[in-house]
Amino acid sequence: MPKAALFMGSKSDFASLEGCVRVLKSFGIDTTVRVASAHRTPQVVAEFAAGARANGYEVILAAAGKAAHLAGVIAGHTTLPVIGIPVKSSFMDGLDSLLSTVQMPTGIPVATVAVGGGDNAAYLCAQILSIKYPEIARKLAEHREQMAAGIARDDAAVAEQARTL
Ligand code: RP5
Repeated sequence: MPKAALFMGSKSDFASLEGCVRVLKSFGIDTTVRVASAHRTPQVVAEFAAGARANGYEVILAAAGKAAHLAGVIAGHTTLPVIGIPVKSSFMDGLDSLLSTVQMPTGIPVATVAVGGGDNAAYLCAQILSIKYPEIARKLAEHREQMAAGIARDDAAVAEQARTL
């Protein structure tokens, strides 16, 4: 079974990550969800990340706000792919979180999604795992077809709405 971990820096981040958890579940990805902080509980983060590959994890997602070093610290302790999710913070609308997550030194990348982009982090996780798991590849293709069908419906509906104005 595909195995991932989703870390968040604070319980206050969880509300913005429910969609992420739902998408991961929809692809059958067994996800360990943890609250741990690069600053408040650095040893917990370091120990998990250092042992993640040996413990069967394949991708790690990490969400944090403000001085959002969580994904970067995890990436420094593992060679697994790390997906960073900048959480929208109260003072700079998440620009602080985005820059803290994405501006990594050469050699230690964090694949960073948009501010509040938890759902896309889960889709990216599924895409990475699809290399190994054909069932995830199948579900991704199905999801793309469903999205295209939705857009085709919207296309027709908006054209009709415009015609009647
Ligand atoms: C970050 O600080 C967390 O990821 C959170 O987004 C932010 C604020 O945390 P709390 O003060 O709400 O616990 O480390």
